[in-house]
Amino acid sequence: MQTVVNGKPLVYLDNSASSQVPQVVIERGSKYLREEHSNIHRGVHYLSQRATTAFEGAREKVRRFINAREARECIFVRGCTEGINLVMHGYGRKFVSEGDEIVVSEMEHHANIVPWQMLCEEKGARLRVIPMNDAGELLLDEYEALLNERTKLVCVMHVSNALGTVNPIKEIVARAHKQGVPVLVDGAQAAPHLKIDVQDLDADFYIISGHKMFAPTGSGVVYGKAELLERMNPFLGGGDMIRTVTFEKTTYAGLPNKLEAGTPAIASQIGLGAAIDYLNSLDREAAHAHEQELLRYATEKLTAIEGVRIVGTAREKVCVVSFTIEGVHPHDVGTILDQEGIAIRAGHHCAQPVMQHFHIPATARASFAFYNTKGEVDRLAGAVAKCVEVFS
Ligand code: C6P
Repeated sequence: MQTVVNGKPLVYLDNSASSQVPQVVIERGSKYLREEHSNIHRGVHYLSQRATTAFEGAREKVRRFINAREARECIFVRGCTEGINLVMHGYGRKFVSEGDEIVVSEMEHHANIVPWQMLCEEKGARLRVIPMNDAGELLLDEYEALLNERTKLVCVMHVSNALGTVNPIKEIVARAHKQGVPVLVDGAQAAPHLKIDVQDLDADFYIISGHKMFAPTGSGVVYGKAELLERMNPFLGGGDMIRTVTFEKTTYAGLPNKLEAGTPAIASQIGLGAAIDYLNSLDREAAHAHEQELLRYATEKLTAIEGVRIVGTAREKVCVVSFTIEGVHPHDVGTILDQEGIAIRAGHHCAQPVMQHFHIPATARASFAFYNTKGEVDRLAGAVAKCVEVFS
């Protein structure tokens, strides 16, 4: 269906916020609601068993998608924010004490800063920050110098939502492991664009949000190595996560249930399984090459417009183009582009420290998916040129 905005066909360039949902994914979620709707794990009846099979089938699809060893290492959560908070509560509160240190990076999304700050405040621990250069690349030597016997966890994003930078996660993990420090990777922006292999990366935790990878909102996954997840405390207490309950004591279920209290977002997680099927049906290498070509083309076209500055010029990027226009506030850019039927995001992208690094309040951000086209880049560039004209 072609949506028309302000009389013009919509160009959707806000994929980093939420990507569009393919018809087959919508159909799969609807099928559950129409034919299988029922609670999981609890019922002996037909519908509950069908729902459970579909839900656990989605977990197995996630396992294969990220190459986890076992499905029980994939914990369903409502998104990346909940996932990071789950690790903070379950792992951080148990293993971080006064005087310990947690390492994050300067380019993190607030979801990978604020929970750790809350933990540090509670425990009397200290947050250390990996700096970046003006291209938006992390400084690895400075990173390594931050690691010491007090470091309890490194928390780094795989791909930056504000800059598009692809971080050298395998190297970051290896350097932390040399010091015996586990690493949590925020994979929210990587999963839609890159092939994820948690065993190859050797990540201890890897977290994704379904709605950024063509699945419905309310879906997401915390991958964790089984031995770490087993040592963690539950995040939420309640039904489905227990083995026995008496008023004296509760014993917990095994993985993954221990970390999944209550009724989950069943339709959304089944939708995530369908989105993974959809992604697997694409030639992902060709899709990646197409996105890289869009990145090159969009960067070239926007850079050619007077007053436009690209923020985030790392050597390794996904197709995210953040920019400013001299003398024009990014929110005005967003509004003018919307009048042209073009959806971008304007703001700090929940990454205020990135804005502080570049001494700007905000950027305009065009973020692409495999379904975007060069024609849409042309419309973006035309509308940006119009902005410059209007404000000059
Ligand atoms: N970034 C963006 O427009 P949730 O909202 O829980 O699904 O994901 C949070 C999150 C965590 N990490 C990264 C790297 C992210 O990009 C996001 C969400 C959106 O950039 C909304 S702020």
